Amino acid sequence: MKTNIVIIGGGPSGLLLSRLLSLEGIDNVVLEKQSQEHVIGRIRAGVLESGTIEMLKMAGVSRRLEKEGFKHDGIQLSFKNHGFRINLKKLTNKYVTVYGQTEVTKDLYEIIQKENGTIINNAKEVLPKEIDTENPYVTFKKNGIETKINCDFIVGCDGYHGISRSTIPKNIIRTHERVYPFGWLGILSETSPVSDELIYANHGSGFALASMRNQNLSRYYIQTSLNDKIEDWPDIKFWDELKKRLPTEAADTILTGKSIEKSIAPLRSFVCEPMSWKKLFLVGDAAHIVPPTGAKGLNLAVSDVYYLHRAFRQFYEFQISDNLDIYSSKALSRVWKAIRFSWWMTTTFHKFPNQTSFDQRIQDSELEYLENSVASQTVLAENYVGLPY
Ligand code: RFL
Ligand code: PHB
Repeated sequence: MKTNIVIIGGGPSGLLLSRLLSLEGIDNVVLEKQSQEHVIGRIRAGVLESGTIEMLKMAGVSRRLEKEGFKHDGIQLSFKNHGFRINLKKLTNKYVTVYGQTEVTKDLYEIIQKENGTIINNAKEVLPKEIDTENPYVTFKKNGIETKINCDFIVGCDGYHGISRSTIPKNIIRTHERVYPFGWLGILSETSPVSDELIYANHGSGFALASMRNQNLSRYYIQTSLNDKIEDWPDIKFWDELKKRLPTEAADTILTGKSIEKSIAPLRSFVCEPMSWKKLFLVGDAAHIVPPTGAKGLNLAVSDVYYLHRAFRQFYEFQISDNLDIYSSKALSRVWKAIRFSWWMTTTFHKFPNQTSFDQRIQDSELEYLENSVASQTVLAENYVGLPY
Protein backbone atom coordinates (compact mmCIF):
# COMPACT_ATOMS: atom_id res chain seq x y z
CA MET A 1 0.00 0.00 0.00
CA LYS A 2 1.08 3.61 -0.53
CA THR A 3 -0.29 6.93 0.69
CA ASN A 4 0.95 10.46 1.45
CA ILE A 5 0.33 10.45 5.18
CA VAL A 6 -0.32 7.65 7.65
CA ILE A 7 -2.21 8.81 10.75
CA ILE A 8 -1.83 6.55 13.76
CA GLY A 9 -4.90 6.81 16.01
CA GLY A 10 -8.50 7.52 15.10
CA GLY A 11 -9.54 9.68 18.06
CA PRO A 12 -10.77 13.24 17.44
CA SER A 13 -7.34 14.60 16.40
CA GLY A 14 -6.58 11.79 13.93
CA LEU A 15 -10.04 11.93 12.38
CA LEU A 16 -10.09 15.71 12.05
CA LEU A 17 -6.63 15.78 10.49
CA SER A 18 -7.61 13.03 8.07
CA ARG A 19 -10.73 14.91 7.00
CA LEU A 20 -8.94 18.24 6.48
CA LEU A 21 -6.14 16.59 4.49
CA SER A 22 -8.67 14.80 2.31
CA LEU A 23 -10.41 18.13 1.61
CA GLU A 24 -7.03 19.40 0.35
CA GLY A 25 -6.68 16.33 -1.87
CA ILE A 26 -3.87 14.89 0.29
CA ASP A 27 -4.14 11.12 0.44
CA ASN A 28 -4.08 9.61 3.94
CA VAL A 29 -4.88 6.48 5.91
CA VAL A 30 -6.00 6.34 9.58
CA LEU A 31 -4.93 3.27 11.58
CA GLU A 32 -6.97 2.82 14.77
CA LYS A 33 -6.34 -0.08 17.10
CA GLN A 34 -9.86 -0.16 18.56
CA SER A 35 -13.21 -0.84 16.91
CA GLN A 36 -15.37 2.07 15.75
CA GLU A 37 -17.96 1.25 18.46
CA HIS A 38 -15.29 1.44 21.15
CA VAL A 39 -13.95 4.81 19.96
CA ILE A 40 -17.43 6.31 19.68
CA GLY A 41 -18.51 4.89 23.06
CA ARG A 42 -15.86 6.79 25.06
CA ILE A 43 -17.25 9.60 27.21
CA ARG A 44 -14.76 12.43 27.44
CA ALA A 45 -14.63 16.15 26.76
CA GLY A 46 -17.65 18.41 26.67
CA VAL A 47 -16.53 22.01 26.18
CA LEU A 48 -15.46 23.32 22.77
CA GLU A 49 -13.65 26.62 22.16
CA SER A 50 -14.75 28.81 19.25
CA GLY A 51 -11.50 27.97 17.40
CA THR A 52 -12.47 24.29 17.65
CA ILE A 53 -15.90 25.08 16.25
CA GLU A 54 -14.30 26.92 13.31
CA MET A 55 -12.12 23.90 12.58
CA LEU A 56 -15.11 21.55 12.71
CA LYS A 57 -16.93 23.91 10.34
CA MET A 58 -13.95 23.78 7.98
CA ALA A 59 -14.16 19.98 8.13
CA GLY A 60 -17.85 20.14 7.16
CA VAL A 61 -19.12 18.64 10.41
CA SER A 62 -20.85 21.56 12.07
CA ARG A 63 -24.49 21.02 11.07
CA ARG A 64 -25.49 18.84 14.05
CA LEU A 65 -23.18 20.78 16.35
CA GLU A 66 -24.91 24.06 15.46
CA LYS A 67 -28.33 22.51 16.06
CA GLU A 68 -27.63 20.46 19.17
CA GLY A 69 -24.66 22.23 20.83
CA PHE A 70 -25.30 24.73 23.63
CA LYS A 71 -23.64 28.14 23.60
CA HIS A 72 -22.43 29.14 27.06
CA ASP A 73 -21.75 32.83 27.69
CA GLY A 74 -20.52 32.28 31.22
CA ILE A 75 -19.40 29.83 33.90
CA GLN A 76 -20.19 29.69 37.61
CA LEU A 77 -17.44 29.40 40.22
CA SER A 78 -17.95 28.73 43.91
CA PHE A 79 -15.90 28.70 47.09
CA LYS A 80 -16.84 28.76 50.76
CA ASN A 81 -20.34 27.79 49.63
CA HIS A 82 -20.69 31.04 47.76
CA GLY A 83 -21.06 31.34 43.98
CA PHE A 84 -20.18 33.99 41.44
CA ARG A 85 -20.21 34.20 37.66
CA ILE A 86 -17.54 34.78 35.04
CA ASN A 87 -19.21 36.51 32.12
CA LEU A 88 -17.19 35.06 29.25
CA LYS A 89 -19.13 36.92 26.59
CA LYS A 90 -18.80 40.34 28.18
CA LEU A 91 -15.11 39.89 29.00
CA THR A 92 -13.95 38.36 25.71
CA ASN A 93 -16.79 38.71 23.24
CA LYS A 94 -16.57 34.94 22.81
CA TYR A 95 -18.39 31.92 24.19
CA VAL A 96 -17.84 28.19 24.53
CA THR A 97 -20.05 25.42 23.17
CA VAL A 98 -21.12 22.35 25.11
CA TYR A 99 -21.15 19.41 22.68
CA GLY A 100 -19.71 16.03 23.63
CA GLN A 101 -16.46 14.66 22.23
CA THR A 102 -18.45 11.48 21.59
CA GLU A 103 -20.66 13.42 19.16
CA VAL A 104 -17.69 15.15 17.48
CA THR A 105 -16.10 11.73 16.90
CA LYS A 106 -19.37 10.29 15.55
CA ASP A 107 -19.78 13.23 13.12
CA LEU A 108 -16.19 12.85 11.87
CA TYR A 109 -16.49 9.09 11.36
CA GLU A 110 -19.70 9.58 9.43
CA ILE A 111 -18.36 12.17 7.01
CA ILE A 112 -15.02 10.41 6.43
CA GLN A 113 -16.79 7.15 5.62
CA LYS A 114 -19.38 8.86 3.44
CA GLU A 115 -16.67 10.61 1.41
CA ASN A 116 -14.60 7.44 1.00
CA GLY A 117 -11.78 8.32 3.38
CA THR A 118 -9.79 5.40 4.78
CA ILE A 119 -10.05 4.46 8.45
CA ILE A 120 -8.74 1.00 9.29
CA ASN A 121 -10.14 -0.07 12.66
CA ASN A 122 -8.81 -2.98 14.72
CA ALA A 123 -5.31 -2.34 13.33
CA LYS A 124 -2.96 -4.14 15.72
CA GLU A 125 0.79 -3.89 16.30
CA VAL A 126 0.99 -0.59 14.43
CA LEU A 127 4.65 0.44 14.05
CA PRO A 128 6.16 3.54 12.44
CA LYS A 129 9.48 2.66 10.78
CA GLU A 130 12.43 4.43 9.10
CA ILE A 131 11.14 7.82 10.28
CA ASP A 132 14.60 9.37 9.85
CA THR A 133 14.80 8.42 6.15
CA GLU A 134 13.18 9.59 2.91
CA ASN A 135 11.17 6.35 2.85
CA PRO A 136 9.23 6.01 6.09
CA TYR A 137 6.56 3.34 6.38
CA VAL A 138 4.15 1.83 8.84
CA THR A 139 3.38 -1.82 9.43
CA PHE A 140 0.30 -3.23 11.15
CA LYS A 141 -1.65 -6.43 11.50
CA LYS A 142 -5.34 -6.91 10.89
CA ASN A 143 -6.97 -10.31 11.29
CA GLY A 144 -3.47 -11.76 11.60
CA ILE A 145 -2.35 -10.40 8.20
CA GLU A 146 0.57 -7.96 8.18
CA THR A 147 0.39 -4.92 5.88
CA LYS A 148 3.04 -2.32 5.04
CA ILE A 149 2.09 1.25 4.06
CA ASN A 150 4.77 3.39 2.39
CA CYS A 151 4.27 7.10 2.91
CA ASP A 152 5.83 10.58 2.97
CA PHE A 153 5.01 11.35 6.60
CA ILE A 154 3.64 9.66 9.73
CA VAL A 155 1.46 11.48 12.26
CA GLY A 156 1.06 10.10 15.79
CA CYS A 157 -2.46 10.93 16.98
CA ASP A 158 -2.46 7.88 19.24
CA GLY A 159 -3.02 9.49 22.62
CA TYR A 160 -0.92 9.41 25.79
CA HIS A 161 -0.56 5.59 25.78
CA GLY A 162 0.21 5.33 22.05
CA ILE A 163 3.44 4.11 20.50
CA SER A 164 4.39 7.01 18.24
CA ARG A 165 6.08 9.18 20.88
CA SER A 166 8.45 6.38 21.86
CA THR A 167 9.85 6.12 18.32
CA ILE A 168 11.61 9.51 18.74
CA PRO A 169 15.14 8.74 20.01
CA LYS A 170 15.66 9.20 23.77
CA ASN A 171 18.49 11.68 23.27
CA ILE A 172 16.18 13.96 21.24
CA ILE A 173 13.05 13.94 23.36
CA ARG A 174 12.50 15.81 26.65
CA THR A 175 9.42 15.33 28.79
CA HIS A 176 7.97 17.57 31.49
CA GLU A 177 5.42 16.17 33.89
CA ARG A 178 3.33 16.87 36.96
CA VAL A 179 1.19 14.12 38.42
CA TYR A 180 -1.57 15.36 40.73
CA PRO A 181 -2.27 13.42 43.93
CA PHE A 182 -5.99 12.90 43.21
CA GLY A 183 -8.38 11.81 40.48
CA TRP A 184 -11.80 12.74 39.10
CA LEU A 185 -14.77 10.46 39.56
CA GLY A 186 -17.25 11.28 36.80
CA ILE A 187 -20.81 10.16 36.21
CA LEU A 188 -23.28 10.60 33.42
CA SER A 189 -26.94 10.62 34.40
CA GLU A 190 -30.15 10.97 32.44
CA THR A 191 -31.37 13.92 34.47
CA SER A 192 -31.70 17.55 33.51
CA PRO A 193 -28.63 19.59 34.46
CA VAL A 194 -28.74 21.44 37.78
CA SER A 195 -27.71 24.73 36.19
CA ASP A 196 -27.75 26.32 32.74
CA GLU A 197 -24.02 26.95 33.11
CA LEU A 198 -21.11 24.82 34.32
CA ILE A 199 -20.31 25.12 38.04
CA TYR A 200 -16.69 24.71 39.21
CA ALA A 201 -16.65 24.36 43.01
CA ASN A 202 -13.81 24.68 45.49
CA HIS A 203 -14.93 22.98 48.73
CA GLY A 204 -13.25 21.91 51.96
CA SER A 205 -13.88 18.26 51.01
CA GLY A 206 -12.54 18.68 47.47
CA PHE A 207 -13.38 19.94 44.00
CA ALA A 208 -16.69 19.33 42.23
CA LEU A 209 -17.91 20.15 38.73
CA ALA A 210 -21.45 20.25 37.39
CA SER A 211 -21.50 19.91 33.61
CA MET A 212 -23.87 18.57 31.00
CA ARG A 213 -24.29 17.09 27.55
CA ASN A 214 -27.86 18.15 26.79
CA GLN A 215 -31.12 19.08 28.47
CA ASN A 216 -31.63 15.53 29.65
CA LEU A 217 -28.07 14.40 30.21
CA SER A 218 -25.89 15.66 33.05
CA ARG A 219 -22.19 15.12 33.63
CA TYR A 220 -20.88 15.55 37.18
CA TYR A 221 -17.41 15.11 38.64
CA ILE A 222 -15.95 15.05 42.14
CA GLN A 223 -12.31 14.97 43.19
CA THR A 224 -11.46 11.58 44.74
CA SER A 225 -8.45 9.81 46.17
CA LEU A 226 -6.34 7.90 43.66
CA ASN A 227 -6.83 4.79 45.80
CA ASP A 228 -10.61 4.89 45.37
CA LYS A 229 -12.32 2.34 43.15
CA ILE A 230 -15.64 2.67 41.30
CA GLU A 231 -17.12 0.08 43.71
CA ASP A 232 -16.38 2.49 46.59
CA TRP A 233 -18.79 4.98 45.07
CA PRO A 234 -22.36 3.68 44.75
CA ASP A 235 -24.63 6.33 43.18
CA ILE A 236 -26.17 7.42 46.47
CA LYS A 237 -22.76 8.14 48.01
CA PHE A 238 -21.72 10.08 44.89
CA TRP A 239 -24.82 12.28 44.96
CA ASP A 240 -24.44 12.99 48.70
CA GLU A 241 -20.83 14.05 48.24
CA LEU A 242 -21.62 16.16 45.16
CA LYS A 243 -24.44 17.98 46.98
CA LYS A 244 -22.11 18.69 49.88
CA ARG A 245 -19.57 20.33 47.57
CA LEU A 246 -21.86 22.38 45.31
CA PRO A 247 -23.30 25.72 46.48
CA THR A 248 -26.48 25.18 48.53
CA GLU A 249 -28.79 26.65 45.90
CA ALA A 250 -27.61 24.06 43.36
CA ALA A 251 -27.46 21.21 45.87
CA ASP A 252 -31.07 21.85 46.90
CA THR A 253 -32.41 21.66 43.35
CA ILE A 254 -30.22 18.94 41.81
CA LEU A 255 -32.07 16.03 40.24
CA THR A 256 -30.46 12.71 41.02
CA GLY A 257 -30.90 9.44 39.19
CA LYS A 258 -29.19 6.22 38.20
CA SER A 259 -25.75 6.77 36.69
CA ILE A 260 -25.38 5.41 33.15
CA GLU A 261 -21.58 5.75 33.16
CA LYS A 262 -19.09 6.05 35.98
CA SER A 263 -15.32 6.26 35.75
CA ILE A 264 -12.26 7.52 37.61
CA ALA A 265 -9.56 9.45 35.72
CA PRO A 266 -6.12 10.38 37.09
CA LEU A 267 -4.96 13.98 36.57
CA ARG A 268 -1.63 14.91 35.03
CA SER A 269 0.15 17.66 33.13
CA PHE A 270 2.63 16.36 30.57
CA VAL A 271 4.49 17.82 27.61
CA CYS A 272 6.95 16.18 25.25
CA GLU A 273 9.40 18.34 23.30
CA PRO A 274 9.89 18.48 20.38
CA MET A 275 6.53 17.49 18.91
CA SER A 276 8.13 16.33 15.67
CA TRP A 277 11.25 14.58 14.51
CA LYS A 278 12.25 13.98 10.89
CA LYS A 279 9.17 12.42 9.20
CA LEU A 280 7.14 11.93 12.40
CA PHE A 281 4.74 14.51 13.86
CA LEU A 282 2.88 14.21 17.17
CA VAL A 283 -0.59 15.68 17.70
CA GLY A 284 -2.91 15.98 20.71
CA ASP A 285 -2.67 13.72 23.74
CA ALA A 286 0.23 11.82 22.11
CA ALA A 287 2.37 14.90 22.83
CA HIS A 288 0.71 16.57 25.81
CA ILE A 289 -1.81 15.98 28.57
CA VAL A 290 -3.65 18.52 30.69
CA PRO A 291 -5.81 17.89 33.75
CA PRO A 292 -9.45 18.33 32.62
CA THR A 293 -10.08 21.28 34.99
CA GLY A 294 -9.56 23.88 32.24
CA ALA A 295 -11.44 21.87 29.55
CA LYS A 296 -8.44 22.19 27.26
CA GLY A 297 -7.39 18.67 26.13
CA LEU A 298 -9.54 18.24 23.04
CA ASN A 299 -9.23 21.92 22.14
CA LEU A 300 -5.43 21.68 22.20
CA ALA A 301 -5.53 18.59 20.01
CA VAL A 302 -7.57 20.64 17.52
CA SER A 303 -5.14 23.58 17.54
CA ASP A 304 -2.26 21.15 16.83
CA VAL A 305 -4.29 19.89 13.85
CA TYR A 306 -4.70 23.50 12.70
CA TYR A 307 -0.93 24.11 12.58
CA LEU A 308 -0.11 20.73 11.06
CA HIS A 309 -2.75 20.61 8.33
CA ARG A 310 -1.68 24.08 7.14
CA ALA A 311 1.94 22.94 7.06
CA PHE A 312 1.05 19.84 5.00
CA ARG A 313 -1.03 22.00 2.65
CA GLN A 314 1.96 24.30 2.09
CA PHE A 315 4.21 21.28 1.52
CA TYR A 316 1.96 19.55 -1.03
CA GLU A 317 0.90 22.74 -2.81
CA PHE A 318 4.26 24.53 -3.05
CA GLN A 319 6.85 21.89 -2.04
CA ILE A 320 7.90 24.19 0.83
CA SER A 321 8.55 22.67 4.25
CA ASP A 322 8.91 25.93 6.27
CA ASN A 323 5.71 25.38 8.22
CA LEU A 324 6.49 21.70 8.83
CA ASP A 325 9.86 22.79 10.25
CA ILE A 326 8.25 25.17 12.74
CA TYR A 327 5.23 22.97 13.57
CA SER A 328 6.66 21.86 16.91
CA SER A 329 7.59 25.33 18.16
CA LYS A 330 4.30 26.87 16.96
CA ALA A 331 2.19 24.19 18.60
CA LEU A 332 4.25 24.11 21.82
CA SER A 333 3.91 27.83 22.36
CA ARG A 334 0.11 27.45 22.56
CA VAL A 335 0.36 24.13 24.42
CA TRP A 336 2.42 25.61 27.28
CA LYS A 337 -0.11 28.40 27.82
CA ALA A 338 -2.89 25.84 28.14
CA ILE A 339 -0.68 23.73 30.43
CA ARG A 340 -0.24 26.79 32.66
CA PHE A 341 -3.95 27.61 32.70
CA SER A 342 -5.03 24.02 33.43
CA TRP A 343 -2.42 23.77 36.21
CA TRP A 344 -3.70 27.05 37.69
CA MET A 345 -7.37 25.94 37.59
CA THR A 346 -6.37 22.61 39.15
CA THR A 347 -4.27 24.08 41.97
CA THR A 348 -6.86 26.79 42.70
CA PHE A 349 -9.86 24.47 42.94
CA HIS A 350 -8.61 21.16 44.41
CA LYS A 351 -7.72 20.05 47.92
CA PHE A 352 -4.20 18.68 48.09
CA PRO A 353 -3.17 16.07 50.66
CA ASN A 354 -1.31 17.81 53.50
CA GLN A 355 -2.81 21.14 52.48
CA THR A 356 -2.14 23.58 55.32
CA SER A 357 -4.31 26.45 56.56
CA PHE A 358 -1.86 28.72 54.71
CA ASP A 359 -2.54 26.94 51.40
CA GLN A 360 -6.27 27.17 52.08
CA ARG A 361 -6.11 30.91 52.74
CA ILE A 362 -4.14 31.42 49.52
CA GLN A 363 -6.83 29.57 47.53
CA ASP A 364 -9.57 31.59 49.22
CA SER A 365 -7.86 34.90 48.55
CA GLU A 366 -7.14 33.92 44.94
CA LEU A 367 -10.87 33.26 44.44
CA GLU A 368 -11.91 36.37 46.38
CA TYR A 369 -9.60 38.43 44.21
CA LEU A 370 -11.05 36.77 41.11
CA GLU A 371 -14.58 37.55 42.22
CA ASN A 372 -13.83 41.24 42.65
CA SER A 373 -11.28 42.02 39.94
CA VAL A 374 -12.27 42.48 36.30
CA ALA A 375 -8.59 42.15 35.35
CA SER A 376 -8.34 38.75 37.05
CA GLN A 377 -11.64 37.59 35.55
CA THR A 378 -10.47 38.66 32.10
CA VAL A 379 -7.35 36.51 32.42
CA LEU A 380 -9.47 33.49 33.30
CA ALA A 381 -12.08 34.18 30.62
CA GLU A 382 -9.52 34.74 27.86
CA ASN A 383 -7.87 31.41 28.61
CA TYR A 384 -11.13 29.52 29.13
CA VAL A 385 -12.63 30.54 25.78
CA GLY A 386 -9.29 29.69 24.12
CA LEU A 387 -6.25 31.72 23.16
CA PRO A 388 -5.93 32.65 19.47
CA TYR A 389 -4.15 30.23 17.11
P1 RFL B 1 -7.37 10.20 22.00
O1 RFL B 1 -8.78 10.68 22.11
O2 RFL B 1 -6.76 9.53 23.19
O3 RFL B 1 -7.26 9.24 20.74
C1 RFL B 1 -6.15 8.43 20.49
C2 RFL B 1 -6.58 7.28 19.63
O4 RFL B 1 -5.43 6.50 19.29
C3 RFL B 1 -5.75 5.12 19.43
N1 RFL B 1 -4.49 4.39 19.65
C4 RFL B 1 -3.87 3.66 18.71
N2 RFL B 1 -4.19 3.40 17.44
C5 RFL B 1 -3.34 2.60 16.72
N3 RFL B 1 -2.20 2.06 17.26
C6 RFL B 1 -1.84 2.30 18.53
N4 RFL B 1 -0.73 1.78 19.05
C7 RFL B 1 -2.68 3.14 19.31
N5 RFL B 1 -2.66 3.59 20.60
C8 RFL B 1 -3.73 4.35 20.79
C9 RFL B 1 -6.71 5.08 20.60
O5 RFL B 1 -7.51 3.91 20.59
C10 RFL B 1 -7.53 6.34 20.37
O6 RFL B 1 -8.66 6.09 19.57
O7 RFL B 1 -6.37 11.41 21.64
P2 RFL B 1 -6.63 12.73 20.76
O8 RFL B 1 -7.27 12.40 19.45
O9 RFL B 1 -5.36 13.48 20.79
O10 RFL B 1 -7.75 13.55 21.57
C11 RFL B 1 -7.50 14.08 22.83
C12 RFL B 1 -8.78 14.14 23.66
O11 RFL B 1 -9.42 12.88 23.62
C13 RFL B 1 -8.51 14.55 25.11
O12 RFL B 1 -7.55 15.57 25.17
C14 RFL B 1 -9.79 15.05 25.83
O13 RFL B 1 -10.73 14.02 25.97
C15 RFL B 1 -9.46 15.61 27.21
N6 RFL B 1 -10.63 16.03 27.96
C16 RFL B 1 -11.24 17.25 27.73
N7 RFL B 1 -10.80 18.04 26.73
C17 RFL B 1 -11.45 19.21 26.44
O14 RFL B 1 -11.01 19.93 25.54
N8 RFL B 1 -12.56 19.63 27.12
C18 RFL B 1 -13.08 18.89 28.13
O15 RFL B 1 -14.11 19.28 28.67
C19 RFL B 1 -12.40 17.67 28.49
N9 RFL B 1 -12.87 16.88 29.46
C20 RFL B 1 -11.13 15.22 28.98
C21 RFL B 1 -12.27 15.68 29.73
C22 RFL B 1 -10.58 13.98 29.28
C23 RFL B 1 -11.09 13.22 30.31
N10 RFL B 1 -10.50 11.96 30.55
C24 RFL B 1 -11.22 10.76 30.54
C25 RFL B 1 -9.06 11.86 30.52
C26 RFL B 1 -12.79 14.94 30.76
C27 RFL B 1 -12.19 13.71 31.07
C28 RFL B 1 -12.75 12.98 32.24
C1 PHB C 1 -17.24 17.72 30.80
O1 PHB C 1 -18.40 18.10 30.57
O2 PHB C 1 -16.92 16.52 30.66
C2 PHB C 1 -16.24 18.69 31.28
C3 PHB C 1 -16.55 20.03 31.27
C4 PHB C 1 -15.60 20.96 31.73
C5 PHB C 1 -14.37 20.51 32.18
C6 PHB C 1 -14.07 19.16 32.16
C7 PHB C 1 -15.01 18.24 31.71
O3 PHB C 1 -13.48 21.41 32.65
